[in-house]
Amino acid sequence: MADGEAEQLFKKLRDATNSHSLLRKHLTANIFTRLKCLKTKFGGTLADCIRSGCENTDSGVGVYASDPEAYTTFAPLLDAVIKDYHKVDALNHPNPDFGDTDKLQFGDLDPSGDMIVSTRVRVGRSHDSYGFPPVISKEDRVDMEKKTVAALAKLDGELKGSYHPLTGMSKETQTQLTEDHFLFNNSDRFLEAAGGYKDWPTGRGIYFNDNKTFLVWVNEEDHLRFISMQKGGNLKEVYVRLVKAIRALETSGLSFAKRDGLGYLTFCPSNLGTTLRASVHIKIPKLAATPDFKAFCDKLNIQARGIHGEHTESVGGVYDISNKRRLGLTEIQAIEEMRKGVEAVIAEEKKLA
Ligand code: ADP
Ligand code: CIR
Repeated sequence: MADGEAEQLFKKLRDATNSHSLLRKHLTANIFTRLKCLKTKFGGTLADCIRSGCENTDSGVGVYASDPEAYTTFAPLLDAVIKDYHKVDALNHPNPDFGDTDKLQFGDLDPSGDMIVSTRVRVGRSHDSYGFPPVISKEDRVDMEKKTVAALAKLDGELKGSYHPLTGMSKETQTQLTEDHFLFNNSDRFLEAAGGYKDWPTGRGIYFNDNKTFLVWVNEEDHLRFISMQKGGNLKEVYVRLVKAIRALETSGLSFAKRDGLGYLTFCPSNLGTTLRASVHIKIPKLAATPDFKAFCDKLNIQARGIHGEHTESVGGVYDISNKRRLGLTEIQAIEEMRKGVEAVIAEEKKLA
């Protein structure tokens, strides 16, 4: 059945001649034939990896890893997509390097406070013994949630907080937390087609400290997302807090999936490596209205998104600007790439004023 499904998905993809996804670009007939009958030890198939991109032919990437082993089993496809997305010739991701957080060369990216509304840095982490959404069972997701909550309970100081499962959370609370940019929901059709909302909302939840400057998403797209955020443009404060949290959680009894050359493993190949996305919500109505806004961002390796996340629109000229590459560079280099990009964006907006 999986093979039959793979054939149908592949046909749909080939027929979509207006699709520009990395999946369509790299899943050649030859690679498809080599991979279509393979299965990972978690039971993941090629269909599990390509379902989202074949059903949503407007995908940018179009492929997800069914589980940590998919990066090996389906490497002929995934390696090509990874190299293309992260703009690297070889998969030799460096060891983690967060830089010397006592000697950072940046602080507030917008001391005037006029342009940057808020700053956020997140990383993804996967528990190494569980599959990703297409293959994980409800019981395993609940089990993983329990382990995560036990580790989070050990956090202290500024990172101390509480866990709020989605099961039992009122719709009003969920909506408010989402509108305030803290919580995820189940409205992403790309993730849905990839199996990301199976058994929703079981096993999902959010941890946050009192002032919601440190948050953990449990079982959203990735098993775990660690997030540091605050109002204004102080990238240094946001980054230092995140690094502190990563270090604390690494020694809390959890073990995270990592692979030589690929760094930390995530569900989407666009997030591999550092898994780090550093973003600002920034008011740039003039620059964003120029016809070459996308080219401007591409040149700087930054990406513009709407303010309610990927695949959403801007509101009032405010955009989410972040580093695009996450693999092939260290964490501190990814942050520096974002910083330089944001500084260039600010300078350009001022020039156009
Ligand atoms: P990610 O890939 O980092 O998970 P999404 O694009 O799905 O990101 O966004 C997740 C949530 O984070 C959304 O609600 C979005 O509005 C919020 N967000 C992202 N960057 C910022 C920021 N700089 N300030 C406030 N909220 C942000
Ligand atoms: C796409 O290909 O457009 C979607 N599958 C999203 C890709 C990157 N974003 C993500 O992982 N959230």
